[in-house]
Amino acid sequence: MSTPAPTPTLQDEHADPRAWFDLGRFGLFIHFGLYAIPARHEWVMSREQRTPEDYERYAELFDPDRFDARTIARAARAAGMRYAVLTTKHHEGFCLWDSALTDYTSVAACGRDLVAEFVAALREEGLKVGFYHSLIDWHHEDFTIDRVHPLREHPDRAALDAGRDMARYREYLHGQVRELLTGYGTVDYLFFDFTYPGEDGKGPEDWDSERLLALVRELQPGIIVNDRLGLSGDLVTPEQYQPVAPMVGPDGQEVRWESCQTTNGSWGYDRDNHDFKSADLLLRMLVDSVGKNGSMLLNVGPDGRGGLRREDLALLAEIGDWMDLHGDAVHGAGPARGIEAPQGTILTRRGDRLYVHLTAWPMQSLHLTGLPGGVRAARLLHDGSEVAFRVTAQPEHSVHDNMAIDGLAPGTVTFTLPIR
Ligand code: FHN
Repeated sequence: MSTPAPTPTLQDEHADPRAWFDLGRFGLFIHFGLYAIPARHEWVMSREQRTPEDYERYAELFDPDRFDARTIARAARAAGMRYAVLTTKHHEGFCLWDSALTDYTSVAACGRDLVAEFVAALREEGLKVGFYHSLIDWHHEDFTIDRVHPLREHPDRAALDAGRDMARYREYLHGQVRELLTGYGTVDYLFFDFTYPGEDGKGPEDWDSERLLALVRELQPGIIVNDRLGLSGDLVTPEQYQPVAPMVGPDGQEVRWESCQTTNGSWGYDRDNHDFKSADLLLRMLVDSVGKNGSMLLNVGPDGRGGLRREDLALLAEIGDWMDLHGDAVHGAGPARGIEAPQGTILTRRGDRLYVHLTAWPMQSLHLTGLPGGVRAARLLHDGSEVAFRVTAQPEHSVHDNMAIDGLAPGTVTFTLPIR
C-alpha cells in the first residue's frame, strides 16, 4: 500500500503523475449499461437470475440517443470535479467500447464506442480519465458459476459449469484490459470491481491479479489503480460510507483513499428511486473527505436513453455554484492537522490558510484553539467579507457576534458557509 505524500502543492503535479488525484479531491462516477433499461438495479441480471440469452435482448434495444459525453464532462467540470470514471463494462458483461474479443458491445448494438466518446469529452474539458472495469462477467461462457452468478440456482448448474474454463476467462479479462489501456491514450485511473473470496466466491487467483496488475503498470506506468483486485492498490475505496478518520494501512501509515458515493443510493439508473441527497449534504461529505485526507467519487446513473436525470444535473449545478466560490477549500487542500474542529465545523487546510466549514450561520461565537502561527485575517470565503475576531489568551465563556480565535492561526482563517 503506497503511503501518499502529504498534500502536494500545485507545482507537484508535474513531479508525481499521481499528484493530480490528491489535488483534485473530487470526481464523477458514471454507471451506464444495459441495466439502465430494466431501470431497477445494475445487479438486475443476478438478482432476477436472468439467463444470458434472456438478458441479451436488452442489447437489441440499446440505443443511447441521449448519451452525450460532452454534457457529462461539462457538468462534471462545472461541479468542480477534476476526473470522471465510466463503467467500461459492468458485471453484466456488456462492453461500452469496440472490443475485438466479443460482439457484446455498444458498437455492435448501436455503432457507438461510448468509451471513445467519453475519453474525448474529458480531454476537451481538461478532466482526468478513469475507467471502471468489472472483473465479474455474467455473460461470458467461461466465467464459472458462483454464489452471485445469475445461474447459481439453475437445476443444471453442475452441467452448465462443467464446460466453463476460468483460464480462458482470465485471458479474456486480461485481453480486454489490454485493449482499454492501449486503445485510448493515457488512462489516469483504473477502478477494478470486485473480488469476493471465500465460499463459492472468487479471489485474486481467479483473476491472476498479480499478473494483471503487472500488465496495467507496464501499459500505463503513471496510472492509479484501486484496491479491488484482492491486492493492495494505490488507494483504498470505502463504498457508500465516510471513514471516521484519515485511513491508515496495516503499517499504521496514512493511505490515499476515495469514498465512492451515490446521489440517491443507487449506482445504475433506478427509475423509481427519488431519494436524492441534498447538495448541502453531498458538499459536507466532500469537505469531510478532504478534512480526512481523502477524496470523493460521486456517482450518477444515466437512464435507458443515456441521459442524465434532471435531479442529478440539478445537484451537480448546485454543487458547482458552491465550488465556484469555495473550490480553494477543496482542491489541493487537506486535513488541518493538530487543530481541533469546534462543534458544527469541518476543517480543511491549504498552505497557511485554514478553512472552517460551518454547518450553521450566523453563529453566536466560535473558538478556534491551538492555532499555530499568526492570524492576519478572518474572512468569509464566498464574498471576502471580514469576520470580527480576537486573538485571546484563552476563550471567554460567551463571546457574541464575533469569532474568538484563540492562540495564533496559520495566517488567514477563512469561513465557508453552508448552502443557503
Ligand atoms: O457490485 C458493484 C456495484 O454494482 C457498484 O458498481 C459498486 C460501485 O463501487 N461496486 C460493486 C459493489 O461494491
